[in-house]
Amino acid sequence: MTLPKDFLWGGAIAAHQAEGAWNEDGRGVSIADVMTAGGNGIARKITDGVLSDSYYPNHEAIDFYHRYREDIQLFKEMGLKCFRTSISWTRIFPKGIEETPNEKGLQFYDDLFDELLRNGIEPVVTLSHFEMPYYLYTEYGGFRNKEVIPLFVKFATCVFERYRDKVTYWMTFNEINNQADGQNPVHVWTNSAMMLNDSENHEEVVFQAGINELIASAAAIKAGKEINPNFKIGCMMAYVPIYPYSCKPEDMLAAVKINERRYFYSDVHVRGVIPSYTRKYWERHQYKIDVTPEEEAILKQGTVDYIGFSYYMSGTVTTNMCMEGIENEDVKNSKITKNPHIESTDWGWPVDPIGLRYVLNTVYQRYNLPLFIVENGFGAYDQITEDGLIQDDYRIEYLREHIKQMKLAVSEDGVPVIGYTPWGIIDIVSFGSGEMEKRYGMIYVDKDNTGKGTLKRSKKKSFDWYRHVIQTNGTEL
Ligand code: P53
Repeated sequence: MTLPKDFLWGGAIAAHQAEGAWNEDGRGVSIADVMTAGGNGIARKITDGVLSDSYYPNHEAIDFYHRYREDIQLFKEMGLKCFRTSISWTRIFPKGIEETPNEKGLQFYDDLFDELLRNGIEPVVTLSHFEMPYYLYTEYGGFRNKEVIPLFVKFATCVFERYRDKVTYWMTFNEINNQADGQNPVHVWTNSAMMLNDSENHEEVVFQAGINELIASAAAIKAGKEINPNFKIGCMMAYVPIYPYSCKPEDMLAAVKINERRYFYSDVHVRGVIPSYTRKYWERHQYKIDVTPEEEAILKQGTVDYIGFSYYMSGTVTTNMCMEGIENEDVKNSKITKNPHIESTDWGWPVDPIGLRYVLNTVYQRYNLPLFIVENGFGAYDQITEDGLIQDDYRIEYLREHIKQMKLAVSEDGVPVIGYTPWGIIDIVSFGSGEMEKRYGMIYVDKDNTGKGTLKRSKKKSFDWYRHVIQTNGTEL
């Protein structure tokens, strides 16, 4: 058998994209609650507080908060061994600064984890999946401010203690590196609760916030290990490998340099030191990044046990400036360009299954740690046929090809992979666009982009397909 017997087949969601119940049971306003719906190619807006005349898709989402029992029955039927979700920080500490946690919020996750465990499904938990108290933005400006570090550690410690015997696999910050990819303000907002202004150097601020989060992550891991030495605490990275467009030496080197921006975060998470290429970069740009010797010691003490990561696509860089593409700031005279060998989804995400094997190999070679694929999936428009079925063969095809490559990485390359949790196992609100109709699920949820629908759940064709994959431990795809 290719995959180990205890391989963690699962599914993944995040609290703010699924739970809804945004202002129930004492929950505070999260930064995800002030993001409007965008669309395919239309950016979401971040409003100044919650406005009465705007539509916020995350406020209700798919109402997982009230329907999780029913959903878990479907997960059980599918045969999931694990389920990845996140804890909504504002259910526990509504503003982030309270001395005592909100008991009703804590109770919700107790009930959710108990229900999963009763059904033989292991919870896998992200502490901060693109959300934190809105109050920490208004009061402190988000993670640019070091005062937020102990507040995160307080939150982490509180949930580590509470769920000490219910959760083994944890991750600290979801896709911590995605704030550094390009100039997308939504990514900076969701990773760090920051607004960037014109008078400051954006890159410098993003580096400072990243360092602050890495310190917060390390301090949390240190605290977590004291609470339960058996915890497995990982980081969570978005790995979008960038290929050289050609074998021209300049292209090869550009690919190495451009990947450093992504590796910076996992290099610190894994090795506990700030890489020399980053130090040089700061020096060259005269960035003043505040990190004390005490904080550097914390980075060393709180390294990760495994690497959780998302994989959706790859990218390509060229140094031929006559080619079409988007100019890249990391490497002078380079552009991110289209890979002629790869097709893209309706949202322009390049589909590259071999890239998953490439990532598994290169990341394992770099760090020598177990890897957990905690997101992978195909966002698509689904059509319901007259008999009420959803024939999502395109999704099956995407997942099958990626699982094939994962199996090769395990069986031929010897990469230790802990598990595989496809993204949005049940349809949820898209993070990037705020749409409901960018669907990843194997379970359909009746709701559209404007918020209309019964929220009824139904199985897609991929549901039975995935059940069979799990049943045969990946031998029959
Ligand atoms: P949506 C970009 C690139 C790779 C992963 O994304 C990304 C993003 C952000 O757009 O985010 C992860 O919903 C993220 C999830 C998100 C999922 O990918 O924009 O961890 O929260 O929903 C898919 O299609």
